[in-house]
Amino acid sequence: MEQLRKIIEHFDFVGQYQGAEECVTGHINDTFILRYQFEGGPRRYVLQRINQHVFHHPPEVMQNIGAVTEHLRAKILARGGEPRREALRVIPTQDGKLFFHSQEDEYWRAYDYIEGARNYEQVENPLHFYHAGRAFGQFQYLLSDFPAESLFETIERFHDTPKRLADLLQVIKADPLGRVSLVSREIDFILERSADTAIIVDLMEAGDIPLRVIHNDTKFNNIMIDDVTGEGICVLDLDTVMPGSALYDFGDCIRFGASTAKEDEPNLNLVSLDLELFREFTRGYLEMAREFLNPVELEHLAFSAKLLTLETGIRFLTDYLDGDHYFRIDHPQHNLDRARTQLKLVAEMEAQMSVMEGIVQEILTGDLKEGA
Ligand code: GN1
Ligand code: MG
Repeated sequence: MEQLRKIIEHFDFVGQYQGAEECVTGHINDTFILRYQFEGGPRRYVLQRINQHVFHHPPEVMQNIGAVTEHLRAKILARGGEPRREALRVIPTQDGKLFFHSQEDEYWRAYDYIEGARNYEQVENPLHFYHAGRAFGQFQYLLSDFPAESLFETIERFHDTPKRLADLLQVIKADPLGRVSLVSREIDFILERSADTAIIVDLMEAGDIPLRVIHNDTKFNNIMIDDVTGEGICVLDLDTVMPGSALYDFGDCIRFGASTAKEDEPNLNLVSLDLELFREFTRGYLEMAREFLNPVELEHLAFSAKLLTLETGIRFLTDYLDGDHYFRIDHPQHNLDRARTQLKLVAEMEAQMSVMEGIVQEILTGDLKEGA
């Protein structure tokens, strides 16, 4: 924490510093909540150290975030919203930069803390998940006229699932820690589904699914839920805002939020898909996105949930076999536990696929009836 004091001097925070707590829920960056006292009242900021093993060019990440948050701010203002609560606000450094680059070659950035709201590790109230659907749908909508070509690709081919599979095959071949023999069942399960990995990228290549500016990391804990209204007021974690398919955002949010268990639950009997939560999120998302999604996208919503779950399972397993360099772990099997929950959830989704598709249809035709 002594080191933090040296870092925070470089930012344009107002008030008297009171202390800091580390927030350990993200898997990538290091996050601290700073407490200040300003004009007699408490005030908080978020300070983060950007993980350079994951993000090779932090200044590009911050340039994207600066431009995206400005765009959101203007849109929110124009429709009479409250930009301070509905969009992240980067706190500049004393010399007006979006980040602080330390002598130790670390990159730090800061945001205002959004008060009167919190994020959740698991969905506790289905209505929150409905509102998360609306918020992520709206996020895509607000960015639909953002100049996509001006964004840096902060992580190359982020949701290119065949590439993720190729990375897994490569680490299986190298087997640097001799862990491959421990996970042959998981590997077989993934290989049996290798044809699935290309479905969305092929449709994008063919021009049937458009490139849009999307969030790319729509975990339910990346959204601030208002303490009073339960609405999803602000989307966090903008490091991976880049062009991609809208389906990646939809599928990833179902993967994390509609699971009946935590992402690292060791007891797989507890892991399944909550269809009610699937319905709630889909309802909220489509209220916002129905207008701009094309028929091929709508047709693949249910499938995208399975694809993103499979992809994340592949990524966790790859990191486990590779020696856990990417995702933060708390114990040696952590990435394996995570990979297993994802693969269990894939199997559950396969068993429920026609029900999921039916729910999407019901919501879409319900919309049509209401609109008629
Ligand atoms: C990482 O940082 P966090 O926890 O929001 C990861 C996502 C994964 C997720 C799995 C930049 O997200 O892609 O889906 O873990 N972010 C990055 O929990 O790789
Ligand atoms: Mg996050």
